[in-house]
Parts: sequence; C-alpha cells; structure tokens
Amino acid sequence: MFEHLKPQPADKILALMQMYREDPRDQKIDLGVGVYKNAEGITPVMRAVKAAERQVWEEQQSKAYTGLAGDPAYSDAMINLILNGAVPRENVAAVATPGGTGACRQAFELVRMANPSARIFVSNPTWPNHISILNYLGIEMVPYRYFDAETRGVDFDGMIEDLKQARPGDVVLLHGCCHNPTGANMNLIQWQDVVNLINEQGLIAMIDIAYQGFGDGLEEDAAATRLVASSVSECLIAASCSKNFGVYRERTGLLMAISADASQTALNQSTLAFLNRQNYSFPPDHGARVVTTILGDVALRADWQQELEEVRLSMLGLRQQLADELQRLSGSDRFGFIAQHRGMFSRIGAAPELVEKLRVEHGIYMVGDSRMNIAGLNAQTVPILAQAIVEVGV
Ligand code: PLP
Ligand code: TYF
Repeated sequence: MFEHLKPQPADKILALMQMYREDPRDQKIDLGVGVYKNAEGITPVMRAVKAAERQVWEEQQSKAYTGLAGDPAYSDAMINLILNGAVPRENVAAVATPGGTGACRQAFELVRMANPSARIFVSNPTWPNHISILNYLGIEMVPYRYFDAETRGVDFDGMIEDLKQARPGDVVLLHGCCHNPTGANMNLIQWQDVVNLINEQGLIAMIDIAYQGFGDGLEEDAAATRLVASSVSECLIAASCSKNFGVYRERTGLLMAISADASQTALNQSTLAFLNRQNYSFPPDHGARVVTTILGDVALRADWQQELEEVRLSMLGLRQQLADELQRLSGSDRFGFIAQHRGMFSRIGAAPELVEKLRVEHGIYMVGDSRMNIAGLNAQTVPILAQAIVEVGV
C-alpha cells in the first residue's frame, strides 16, 4: 500500500530552518521560524516554567490519565487569562489540545461537524498551517483581503468588502493579536466594525490567539478577543501557550467554544471531548500543568509576567532600532511600518527574488513571502540587516 503514497508539500518555514542549519557561513542570520530568541540567539526555558516544573516533579504523585478535556483547572486558568470575565464561565466549553495547532484542527473539525456547508474565511495571507489543515479536511476556504502591500498595514476597506460576501453560518478566522505572517493588526475600532458585520450577517467568529503578551501587553493583546467573545452569539477561540510560556515542544493549547446561550455549553463541552477522543484521546498534560501552576501561584505568575514583558519589550526595541536604521540608510520613512507592526513578525513586502538575494548574498534567512522574525535579531545584527535590505533594493 505504501507505494500509493504521494509526496506531500513540505512546510516552507520548516524547510527554511533546515537550509539555515546547513549554511556553513558564520555571519548568517536566522529570521525564519517563529520561535523567540534572546540576544544570544537562545530560546530559553522561562524562569517560572523551570520553577513550576520543579514543583510538579516534586509534588506529582501519579501520571494516570487526566480526562478527555485535560485538567479542568488548566481550562479555568486559561479562560481567565484570555477572557478575564468577559464571558460568564458557564457559557464557555473548553478542552486542552496539543498546542494551538491542535486547537485550530479541532475547531475546524467542530465547524465541519456542526455545519458541513460552512466556509471558512481566512485572511490573505494567513499562517500556512491554517490553509494546509483546511485543505486536508476538505473544508472550503475563502481568502479575504487583509494586508495592504502599499502601506504594509491592514487593508481594512478591502477586508470588510470581502467579508460582506460571507453567507450566514460562514466562519471568519481572525488572529487575536500579532498577526502571522504580516505583523499588521486592526485597532479596536476596526475590530468593533468586524464584530458588527459578523452579527449583521449571521457569521461565526473564530479567533486564533497564539501570541498573547507579545504585542502591546497581556491584557491589551486579549482585548480584541474579549470584545468578540462578549459581543457575538457564538464563537471559537484557539489559543496557544507555545510562545508566551515558551513551552513549544510540550504542545500546550486550548480550544474554547462559546455560546451566548449557556444551555448549549454542556453539548459543546461533550462534543469537544468527543473530538479529543477521536483524534488522540487525552491531550498532553505536562505543559498544561506547568501553565496552571504558574497562573495559580502569585509569585510564579508575577515572575512569568515580568519575563514575558522583557521578551515583548526586547522585540519592540529591535523593531524601533531597525526602523531607525532603515530611515537613516534609506533617507526615507518608508520602513516606519516595522515599528508599527506588533508581535514576532513583520512582512517587509520584498519580492521573492529579493528575499532569495538576501539569503544567497547576505546569509539572511526570512520566509519567502518576506516575513521576518524580529526575535532573530540583536543589536549587532540590526545594522547588518538594514544595510542588506537597502542594498538589495527593497
Ligand atoms: N496559530 C498561529 C497564528 C501561529 O503562529 C502558531 C504558531 O506558533 C500557532 C497557531 C500554533 O502554534 P503551536 O501549535 O506551536 O502552539
Ligand atoms: O509561523 C511560525 O513560524 C510558527 C511556528 O508547521 C511554526 O507558528 C511554523 C511552522 C509549523 C508550525 C509552527
């Protein structure tokens, strides 16, 4: 049977990671995969995570199965972190998932189960895994305009125009903060307009929030998600702890299904648990337990928030430094958007040939659509990147 298998398209981001590893040059700069790196190029285990892991190791008496939804304390802690009371707890069904990817996958399956004719509207561009999983599940996808190639901001008029084409029951997938891959985000007034459109047209909101705390702050980054959750009749929220807790490989995520009608919650909850059972039965526990431990302990939580804030501010500092350097070298303000973007990524809007040139001639690795991971920079490499960007003629 294996002879019938066909090669599947590789993940371009992961392929780039491999190319970078194989490049023998010393001066190379990795701005590819979305993993936070400090000034030394290291992705550290966060202090609070280490401490919580020690605590779990010392206190855990059993590794018997949890439940299909994972540990309820994890769901409670995460619902609190993301929604902070924006929606009554009784309206929220939630399950732990293997990372934010697992949450997206389960959300898409839930949509297909509940409404097979629903289409999913995705931003153009969006995280490639959204597209790949939707294709794999055979769910119809409709791109909506999002990135304005001129301003490198959000093409809001285009977005609204495209979303107006959605039919009742269609799902609108939105990035809660720190849009991947562009770094361009809506302001809260624009979010309110999108919420109004969703309600007027009978659409379902789905939020993917993978970078809470990486943009404007923990609370600020959750504001749009809270606004949506508290203003629509039904929504899905896929969340990831990979980045903000730095627990990438532990596979720690959460899927919420929220209904304005609390009598729906029990059915939503059992359906989410059913989907977990069909796919992998019990979700991973270690990362979830570490996150629960941190969020439930005043001192650990404060230390985590402080370190997360250090991470956020370091990326903001790099953004500003790069924007300033580019302004100096190019003598123009056209790179100002880099300081306006939020999160790990900025799409600089370079043609694929220029992205290739940056890699071949300068050892600078960014994703083919010209997405760069700001955290791959440090104070020494910012001027090198700026020089190269101006030299290749972006
Ligand atoms: N959604 C978006 C937009 C992402 O960028 C990511 C990647 O970090 C994820 C979801 C899920 O990541 P993970 O499955 O590693 O938690
Ligand atoms: O966009 C990124 O770089 C991150 C990490 O298949 C990632 O979200 C990349 C590819 C992938 C899974 C995660």
